[in-house]
Amino acid sequence: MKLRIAVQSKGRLNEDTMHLLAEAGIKVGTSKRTLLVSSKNFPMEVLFLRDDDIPQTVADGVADVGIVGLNELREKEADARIVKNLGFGGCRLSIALPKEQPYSGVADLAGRKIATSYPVILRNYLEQQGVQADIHVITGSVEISTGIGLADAIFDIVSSGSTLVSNNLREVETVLESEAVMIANNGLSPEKQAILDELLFRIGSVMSAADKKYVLMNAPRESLDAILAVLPGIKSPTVMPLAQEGWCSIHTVLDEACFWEIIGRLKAAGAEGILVLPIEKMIL
Ligand code: PRT
Ligand code: ZN
Repeated sequence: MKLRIAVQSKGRLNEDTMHLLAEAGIKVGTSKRTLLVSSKNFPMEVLFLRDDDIPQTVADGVADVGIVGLNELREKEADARIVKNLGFGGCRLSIALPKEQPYSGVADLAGRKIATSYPVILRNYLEQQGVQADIHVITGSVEISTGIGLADAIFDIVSSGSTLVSNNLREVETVLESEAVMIANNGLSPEKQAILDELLFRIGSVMSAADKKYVLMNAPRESLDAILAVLPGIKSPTVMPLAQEGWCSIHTVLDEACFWEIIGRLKAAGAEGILVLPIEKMIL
C-alpha cells in the first residue's frame, strides 16, 4: 500500500516541496523525467504534474494527496480537503489598476474589463461584492494587459509587488491570501490515512523546528534568576552546574522571531559564551 502524492513538476513550488519531503526523511529518486517515482524508504509515490492539474487529480482519487497553492485549489473548486498549511509559496491574488487611474472602492470596477488567469475566484468575488464587470481570461503575462489596451484592470498573483510597479500598476483590492497547502482526497482508506498521518507528523516536526534555535549559555549562579526571567513562556530550561564553582550552563529553545531581542537581554543579565544552534526536527 502506497500513498500517492501529486506535486508540481517544475515551477515555484517544486523546490520547496521536494525539500520538505527530504527533510521529512522521505527519499525520492531524482529521475525528474519520470512522471511517477516511488520513494525508497517510505510507502509513498510521487506524481509530478503541472500545478493546474493537482486539485482535480486529488479530488478524483488519481492521487491521494497533493501539494498546491491555495489559489489553484480555490480556482479549480475541486472537492478535496486541506490537511495542512505549509508556510511556503506565499502570495496574494489582487486587483490592480493603472497607477494614474482614480479608485475609491470596488464599485468603480463596474462595467470594466478585468484580465486574469483566475476567472472563477474573480467571478465569485465580484458576485459577492455585487459588482458586474467583464472578465477577460488570458493565461500568461496578465500584467501587460492594461499597457497594451487589452483591459482596464488586472487580477493576478502578487508577491513582492515589483511586477506591478514595473508595469505602472497599483494594487487596489486583495482578494485571497495564498500559500502552499497539502490537500487530500475525501475518501482515503484507513491504511492510506495512516500513512498520511505519519507524513503530517513528520512535516509538523520539520516545520516547528524551522523557526526555532537551540541556545546554550554560561552564567554565574547569582544571575540565574535574572536570566530565567528573560525566558518567559519557555518550559523549564535545562540548568547544569559547570566545573567552575558558582557557574552554570543554561540550555533552551528560542523563537527565531524574538531571538535578537532576547539575546541582548540575556547578555545584559549576565549570560556569557552564548551558542546558537539550528534545530533539525522538533518532536512535539
Ligand atoms: O507549470 P505550472 O502550471 O506547474 O506552473 P505555473 O507557471 O502555473 O505556476 P508557478 O510555478 O509560477 O507558481 C506556482 C504557485 O506559486 C502559484 O500558483 C502560487 O501559489 C505560488 N506563487 C508564489 C507565485 C508567486 N509567489 C508569484 N510571485 N506564483 C506566481 N508568481 C508570479 C506573479 O504572477 C507575478 O507575475 O510572479 C510574478 C512576480 O511577482 P512579484 O509580485 O514578486 O513581482
Ligand atoms: Zn500552472
